[in-house]
Amino acid sequence: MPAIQHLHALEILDSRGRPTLWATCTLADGTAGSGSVPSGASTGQAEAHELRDGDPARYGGYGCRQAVQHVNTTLNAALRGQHFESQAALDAALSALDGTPNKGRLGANTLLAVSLAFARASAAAAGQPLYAYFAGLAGVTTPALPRLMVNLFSGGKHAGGQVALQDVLIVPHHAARLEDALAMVYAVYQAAVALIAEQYGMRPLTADEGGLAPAFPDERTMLADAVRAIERAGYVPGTQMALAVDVAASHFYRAGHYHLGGQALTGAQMVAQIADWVQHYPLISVEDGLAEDDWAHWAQLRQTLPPDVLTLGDDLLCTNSTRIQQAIDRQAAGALLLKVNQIGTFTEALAALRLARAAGWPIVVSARSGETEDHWLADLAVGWRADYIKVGSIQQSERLAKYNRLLWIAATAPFARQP
Ligand code: 2PG
Ligand code: MG
Repeated sequence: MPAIQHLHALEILDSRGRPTLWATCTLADGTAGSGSVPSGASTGQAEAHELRDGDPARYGGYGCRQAVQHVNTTLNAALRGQHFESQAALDAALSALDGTPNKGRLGANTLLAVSLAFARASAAAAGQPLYAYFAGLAGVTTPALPRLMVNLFSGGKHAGGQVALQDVLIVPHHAARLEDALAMVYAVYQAAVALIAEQYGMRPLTADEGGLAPAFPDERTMLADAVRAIERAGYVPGTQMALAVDVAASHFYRAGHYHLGGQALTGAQMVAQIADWVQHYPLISVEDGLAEDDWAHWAQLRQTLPPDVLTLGDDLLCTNSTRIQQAIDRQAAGALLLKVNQIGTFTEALAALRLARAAGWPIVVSARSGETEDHWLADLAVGWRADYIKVGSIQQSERLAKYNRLLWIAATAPFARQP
């Protein structure tokens, strides 16, 4: 691998109009790679630190000038002229330069921007598509297309909190090909638009990830409306199109209770509530059904749900190997939601994936609610053989960039879809 010649970053805007980072890594042979990093809104407390300027007079404190400065000065000075034989070596150097357990000094957003730019430059230097480079990192010999989990309805922090449940997603799990899956998703989305116009008298207003966000009276109606939309599109719920939820329960958990639909539920009552949803609706995955530190009830939920329903940890795990090991030991989750910016580098995210895989867990690679038009996540999901990818709705270009990249990969490489 040629030495790093130059690192450069600039502040760009994400899908919420907030600043984020775009970084470029130029190698000594002239090849270069660039990329931009996403940002969450319903974040877990154990996520690595996202560095923001904090100046309320500029972008409400969300500015990324310090992060840009770190790339252009500190990291460029420390890394230029250096050879890194692997992504792992570069990522280790980034972590060492930060020197804190949670990227508290330079910021996980800063480090990921450089980790990504280096990955793209390395792929370019090797003449590989990015998914093949990621596959190489993970020792994957046969990359594969992930299945889709697509945001249909939104609530919680992504939609102004009109209902507590953050996402209801549709899962075209029996579509044989990606292009068939997307056509089915379109049909259900349009059926939902028509349903909402009739039922709520509303135009199709959308939330941060393009999900429809009418004034659902409660969570049950949100789930029932999703089933109705599937039926209206002509599909059999559960057989042809299943559902998934991101409960994002950390964000309505206060003082030991889950504040859901005007009630204050105990952990045990919340487990019973989720079990009731799973019994009545065709759910194949429940993400963050409980709060990020409610370990005991996570274990109870996993025991309660049928084994083929994913007990998927997002805020609980934060793509952090220590927390994943804890969840494995306590049997507190059964699937990993993987978001690279929760931990900061590809190498650490890969360690998280390996740990989860060794425990037999399925992997869901996920975008953030604040995204850019960059589509590296599609390559990551293919290269690392994620079981599912979750990038939001089939609306808004920052979401479609990922679906369109998957379509391109599907058309240009002879990959099978996940079984
Ligand atoms: C989530 C993500 C994506 P955010 O909770 O899974 O939907 O949201 O990026 O706001 O954490
Ligand atoms: Mg989540």
